[in-house]
Amino acid sequence: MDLLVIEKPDDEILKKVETFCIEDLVKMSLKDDPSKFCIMPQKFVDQDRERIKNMEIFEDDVWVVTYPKCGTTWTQEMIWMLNNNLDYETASKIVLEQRYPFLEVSSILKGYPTDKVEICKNLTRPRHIKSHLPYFLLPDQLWTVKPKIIYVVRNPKDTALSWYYHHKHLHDYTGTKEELIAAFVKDLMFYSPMNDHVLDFWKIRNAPNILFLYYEDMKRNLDQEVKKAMKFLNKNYSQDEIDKLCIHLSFNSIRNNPNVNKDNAIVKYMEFFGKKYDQSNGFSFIRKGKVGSYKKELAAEQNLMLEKYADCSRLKDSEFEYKFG
Ligand code: PPS
Repeated sequence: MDLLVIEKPDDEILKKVETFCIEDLVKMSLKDDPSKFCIMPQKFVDQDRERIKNMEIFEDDVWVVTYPKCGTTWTQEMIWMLNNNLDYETASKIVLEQRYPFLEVSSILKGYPTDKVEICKNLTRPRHIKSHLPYFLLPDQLWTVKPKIIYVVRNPKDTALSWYYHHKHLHDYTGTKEELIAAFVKDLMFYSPMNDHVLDFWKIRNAPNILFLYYEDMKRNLDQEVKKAMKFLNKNYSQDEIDKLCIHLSFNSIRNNPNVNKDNAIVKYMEFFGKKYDQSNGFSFIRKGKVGSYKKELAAEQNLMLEKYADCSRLKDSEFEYKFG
């Protein structure tokens, strides 16, 4: 085990964002650099941390890494299609979670039925792997073998809102939006802190194996971002093929695609725990897909808290700016 310090933050707000499936949140930090920390369930520390740190990495791996709710699923489908010769037939038969597994999910969610780290280790190459882990918790070999990594960022206001609805509908979170946003800006949500998550990848964005994308750019001009990703993957498709892919990746198409939208899997997971997936008001895992929905959905106080969070001086020093649309 590398030198990690594990502690339980003494903060009431942390307990508020623990739910039936996300239990026992702890703060993991690096002993020799306490500024590097991440909030994770204790089970991750016990079960997956060491195995992931020491995982073998291959040059032809293709990773999608994000802070949660930044457009991971959308990007995974885009990258998988581009890297698999636009194989619509396989994509229509095999769910995305099987084509592009979520590395640490088994130790994040209570009672997850399979061992995803083992599954990822044994995937047919080229492996496609999703992770929400921050830079310092990802496998060591990622930084020496240097496979392709696609990082996606989204502005913290829309991200925190999406995180709130995710908790409310998928995790049976019963706290308020205000409490969840308070936890978010205090860096107490699991996978937090978001700013450091983003900045660590921003710093390496110009490395040849890194593609740094913005959710807001994908919304504004998907064609352009698809072409960027295509070039990054050394692929070449015609404009007609790209047009067809953009339709496949459009919000309605992704929302209505049972192999990408996770609603069916969520229903089963929640039923297993005697919970009901709350799909009232037409809620779906692929929810609204908008830039700027915070304008209508956030009260002035939460808007300001997130504004400050997004604008902290460290971000300015790095010349990184979120895009709010
Ligand atoms: S997760 O749980 O962290 O893996 O979620 P993630 O996939 O990162 O993010 C989910 C949000 O991405 C939106 N999404 C899209 N937006 C626009 N167009 C398309 N095609 C698309 N596909 C997914 C999804 O709706 C979630 O955002 P919100 O704001 O909640 O709608």
